Amino acid sequence: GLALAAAAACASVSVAQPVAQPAPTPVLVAADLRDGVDLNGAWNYSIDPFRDGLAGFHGEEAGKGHRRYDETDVAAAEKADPQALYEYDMRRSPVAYLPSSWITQDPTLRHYEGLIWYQRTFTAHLKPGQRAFLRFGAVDYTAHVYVNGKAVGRHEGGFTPFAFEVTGLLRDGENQVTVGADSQRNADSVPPPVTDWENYGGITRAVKLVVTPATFVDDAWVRLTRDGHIAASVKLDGPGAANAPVRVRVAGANLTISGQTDASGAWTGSIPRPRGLRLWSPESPTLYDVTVEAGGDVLRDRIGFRTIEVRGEDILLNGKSVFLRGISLHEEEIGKEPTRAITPASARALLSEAKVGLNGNFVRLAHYPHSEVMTRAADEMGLLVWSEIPVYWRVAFSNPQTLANARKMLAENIVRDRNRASIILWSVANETPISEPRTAFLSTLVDDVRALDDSRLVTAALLADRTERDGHPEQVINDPLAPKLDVMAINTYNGWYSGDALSAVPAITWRSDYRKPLIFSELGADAQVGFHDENGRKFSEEFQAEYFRATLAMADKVSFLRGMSPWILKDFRSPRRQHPVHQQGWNRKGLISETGQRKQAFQVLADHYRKLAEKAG
Ligand code: GCB
Repeated sequence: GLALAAAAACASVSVAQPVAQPAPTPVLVAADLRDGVDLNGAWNYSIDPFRDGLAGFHGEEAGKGHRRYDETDVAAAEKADPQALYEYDMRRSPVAYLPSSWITQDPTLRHYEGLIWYQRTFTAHLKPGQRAFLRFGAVDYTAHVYVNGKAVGRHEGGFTPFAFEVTGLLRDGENQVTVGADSQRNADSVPPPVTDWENYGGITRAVKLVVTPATFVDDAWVRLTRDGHIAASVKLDGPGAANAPVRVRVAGANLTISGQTDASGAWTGSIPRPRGLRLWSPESPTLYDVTVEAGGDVLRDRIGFRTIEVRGEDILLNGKSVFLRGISLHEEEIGKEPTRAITPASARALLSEAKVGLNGNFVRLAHYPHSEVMTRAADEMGLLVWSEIPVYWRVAFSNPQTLANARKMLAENIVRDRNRASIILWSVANETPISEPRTAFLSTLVDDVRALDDSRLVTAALLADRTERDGHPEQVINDPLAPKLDVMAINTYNGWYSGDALSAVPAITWRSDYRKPLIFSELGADAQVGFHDENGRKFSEEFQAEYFRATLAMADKVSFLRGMSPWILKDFRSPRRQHPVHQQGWNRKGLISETGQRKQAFQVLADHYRKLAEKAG
């Protein structure tokens, strides 16, 4: 009875989708380039597996017990009252260097899924009229934030930025910030608990106190439209936001667009693209210095201009058909003990292997929004980017709260990165089992993408159906989500997970119910670096190299294929990969090992891409 009632409730919610567009507030676009106080570096931390800092054991409110994690200074309080009871003392707790995952500070926390408190002090001197925002690049998975003992907000989602205004809470001089980072996900989370990667709980991206004038440029989006205009959309926040003059300048392109905000503080203006504007492309990744002046604020960014569109089965970059010579990567640096904190140097190291090593022009940043450090590096180095949110495998598609959460993440990701020319594809999901609630859920996300950004393409990584034609195996793309997408993407593992012999793979044919471009968003096989086997056993470098030869031969014959991002650049940590010899906690589908050693298959793909690049001219 209960189960039936639950099923009925699910069926009804999947029909009534919320329609309002979720928008993060504040946006603080280009936060990484803004003025403020850098809060990276040394923080004290303390583990709290029973979440006592959030609520007492009888359910009493946080801060009422004797474990007040946001207390300013326990040593001073104990001095004032020798009888005071504290069962914690953050200032004498161990030190973590942020951003990083907690496994970097303490390897015994490797499989800890739960709450850890972080705390530090900082100095602030706001001038009259200035405003201050605590801005986090990302906290995995839920963040509880306190300033000087007061709760300022909570954020769910481990891979997108968020900020809270703290202007009224700051003292002139020393201040304290406390963050509870809770890495635990549940069945309703995005992603759900079971994934094929290490969760890396912690404060994994930069923390900054952003300081702005009273009225500031909260959001600015400057792009080249498909009809050949440079368009700028600006949103101001503050007492002077309405009817304010705005000026957008593109230095070096001799270009200024000006106008005035409306009553809500918003403005969009555009002018025809000037002759002589150099377009961004992987071959020449031109970026311009852009400034947005309004309301007494000056926002700076580095922005490239290009168009991306689909015509028939082609993907057109700046009007020319392009084949995406890609590779997938996780946000995990090269090294023996990676954390999840990407620096400009580690982003460059990964992206150079894609661009220079493999002769690529494209990366799939799997399976969640990567750091802004990574997307900025892609802009500078000239790599086209697929960006996605972690709607992965078995998400709770019938839960309206889960949908709301996914929509919020999608919006946070898109508004953070709409100014990155490198990004050409927003992906809404990966390998999600087909059902009515799932397709309704994903359709809402696709509509959100189109409402937030009409200058890029929408995709999702899907699975194909296996059939037979004239006795030959055939893969058919018939996913009901495909009609909503600009580009179809398929993860394919024939010869690794399927029983196909590698020798049979080249003859597999592909058919689609839809006339659209296709990307192989994944293909791959595990290999342990240095494990060689003449008979080509699985996990040998020889098997992986032969798998790539066979799959690339199959791909060559798919007339509507316009790109691929094989799985994956580098071996990455995954708790579900526990073969005691070959895996040891690592997914071994990398073309390079975790320390960067190239496997045989690396050269197979690099040669293939070199030939494709030569053919493209
Ligand atoms: C997939 C998933 C990816 C996995 C990969 C694998 O299809 O999308 O997250 O890591 O397969 O190695 O099985």
